Amino acid sequence: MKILLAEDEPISRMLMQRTLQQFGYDVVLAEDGRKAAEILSSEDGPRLALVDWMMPELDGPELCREVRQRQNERSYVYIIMLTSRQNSEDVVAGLESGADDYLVKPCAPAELQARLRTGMRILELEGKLVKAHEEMEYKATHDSLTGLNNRAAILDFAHKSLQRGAHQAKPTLLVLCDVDHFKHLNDTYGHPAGDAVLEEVARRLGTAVRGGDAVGRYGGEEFLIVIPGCDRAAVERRCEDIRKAVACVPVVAAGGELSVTMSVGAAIYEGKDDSALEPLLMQADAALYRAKAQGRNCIVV
Ligand code: GH3
Ligand code: MG
Ligand code: MG
Ligand code: MG
Ligand code: MG
Repeated sequence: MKILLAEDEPISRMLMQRTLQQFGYDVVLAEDGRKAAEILSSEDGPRLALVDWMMPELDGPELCREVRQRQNERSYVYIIMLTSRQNSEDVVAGLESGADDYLVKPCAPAELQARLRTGMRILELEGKLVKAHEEMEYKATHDSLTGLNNRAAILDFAHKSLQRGAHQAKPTLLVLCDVDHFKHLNDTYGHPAGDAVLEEVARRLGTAVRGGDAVGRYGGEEFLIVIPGCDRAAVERRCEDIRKAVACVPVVAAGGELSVTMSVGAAIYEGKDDSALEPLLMQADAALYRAKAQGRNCIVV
């Protein structure tokens, strides 16, 4: 475990460094508050810090305030303030500035070690909470079968793209894809085979888009692709590329090769006027309906 020791006084710094090393910590040194702030702001910097109160550049409380202000940009740093100031107002001021704990010098090594362990317990808990939060966020925005954006997430992306388009006068293309005769495929080969086909279709759609585009599972066997900044001249080619990415080769599932195609309906927002998503989706849906009526495995813009 890495620990930052911010202490301006050379002899105290050396003694404390030795103690911390004996405890098994990997000690990073800073001789003033400014250097300490820089070290703590780096992405892989220490998350445990032992900070002196009186230091040049930034003192301990100023350092704490600066670290707390930037807290959202990186993981939590557990700060123990180390000082010879021990009246109650100082303790309060130190904690109010953002320190998690407060130790009066000189302090017994066993107590220091116990307080550092407390800090590590808190950091471990924080790590678990962050991980749980990330997992929840992932689940709330992704489809569990295909790993694509789920309906809410792709609609959110589309909405933001239209809004940006309205500000910057940039177009956005919505491409709605629906697998052809999917019910028949399910009925013939079984639901697990249908699932496998959906997974493969999702993978292929992922290869048909570029950085900046987004693919989402819009419904059962329907997918929505959002292409920000797509020129009108490129619309047909992009839709054809998407259609072909799925139809090009048979999908291997249920121990055989299944021919899978989809119908594609697209609508473009030109980056002017009203950027409402709903009418554009209805337009794409109407185009998809026409593609079905025209015999499927085709695109309608
Ligand atoms: P069309 O060419 O007109 O689109 O015909 P279709 O059979 O694809 O359309 P329909 O809407 O009648 O059927 C869609 C089917 O997709 C029905 C539903 O059971 C199936 N489906 C929806 N979600 C899933 C899923 O997650 N897994 C599997 N295996 N099937 C699903
Ligand atoms: Mg000092
Ligand atoms: Mg459908
Ligand atoms: Mg249908
Ligand atoms: Mg279908």
